[in-house]
Amino acid sequence: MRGYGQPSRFEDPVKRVVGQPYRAVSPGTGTSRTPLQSLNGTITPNGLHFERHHNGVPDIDPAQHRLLIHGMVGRPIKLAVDDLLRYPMVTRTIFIECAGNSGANTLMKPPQTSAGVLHGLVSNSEWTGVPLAVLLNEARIDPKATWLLAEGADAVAMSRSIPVQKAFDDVILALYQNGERIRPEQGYPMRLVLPGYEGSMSVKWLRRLKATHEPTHTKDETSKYSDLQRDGKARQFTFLMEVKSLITHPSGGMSMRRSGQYEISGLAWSGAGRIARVEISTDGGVTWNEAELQTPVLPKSVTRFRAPWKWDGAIAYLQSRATDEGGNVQPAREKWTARFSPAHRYHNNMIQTWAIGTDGSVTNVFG
Ligand SMILES: Nc1nc2c(c(=O)[nH]1)N[C@H]1C(S)=C(S)[C@@H](COP(=O)(O)O)O[C@H]1N2
Ligand SMILES: [Mo]
Repeated sequence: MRGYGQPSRFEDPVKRVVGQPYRAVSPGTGTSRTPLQSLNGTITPNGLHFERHHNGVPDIDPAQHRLLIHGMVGRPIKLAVDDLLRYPMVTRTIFIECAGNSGANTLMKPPQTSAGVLHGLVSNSEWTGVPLAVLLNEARIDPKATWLLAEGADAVAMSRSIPVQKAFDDVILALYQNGERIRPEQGYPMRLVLPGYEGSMSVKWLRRLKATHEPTHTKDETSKYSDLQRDGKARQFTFLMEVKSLITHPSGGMSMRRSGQYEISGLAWSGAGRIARVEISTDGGVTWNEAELQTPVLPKSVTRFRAPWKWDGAIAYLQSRATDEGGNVQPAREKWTARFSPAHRYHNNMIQTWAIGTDGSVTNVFG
């Protein structure tokens, strides 16, 4: 018996893949990616939730931490963690996806790696916390305030502008992740969760919310997280993570031992709501068949899909194509690339193609 359990020692290889591209000069900057190909179901275990830190993980004593709500409010308030734990809470299962997820697939050549390394900047958790609307009402936010500045307590003071309308709609000030208090890497002792919006807006280690009448144009929404268009202009505040899916079994780097019966399975999600349909192609998009969606299908959450497949041992090209309840369809590669500058990397939701070789190898190809 032990106070806090760990996975079996035989599962030791199942780990996040850590990337610190500027390690020598800025060791706190980087990502660790969820090993999507090793998981099943829909919930990401807390120790495998992806991480994106712009400068490290602060070690915050919850007894010292305060959240300030100020700016265009009638009554500025400062809240301790203990105060917040007494508020009425809500629980929702929500995906968080980094706008940079799947960025490597926008390059000229398909990188040969796993589903997790390619697409593992998305995770799905049950978040519990206080609806932000409750706190904004308590601070008597000015009806003329249309934006909020959200600021983290990390070394870079990550800051994003959030429309007040979104805050009143469904934003959660989360204190719990899959039942336990949020992990330090996910924002302990508190973070914002903005359902369906790009991950960078779900500010971790939240210490300040300032009500304003316009966006603040912080460094984190001007130098980064804007979308370069074909005409060279960049669009700001492209919040929504659009409809997307990918097959995780089989996926890059795996090998199919023999021909015969398999289950194709993967994940689908949309920032716009529920997944309505996932279609599977095994011939590179010539013919499509509908996959089964695992219930419950929750809005702005990850849905698992499954489809039986008999592999005859010949070359095959596996694709999944998701449609959400708003009728938005996941784009093919040509459609996505036509929309953006060739230098653009964010918000890649294009269809993923896995090629199955006659030797059973699974590789990443641009379909
Ligand atoms: N304070 C703070 N909040 C932050 C970040 C950060 O570096 N500092 N990274 C953002 C980015 S870019 C993403 S994608 C998500 C990642 O959340 P996670 O690390 O819990 O997966 O947190 C966001 N919130
Ligand atoms: Mo991100």
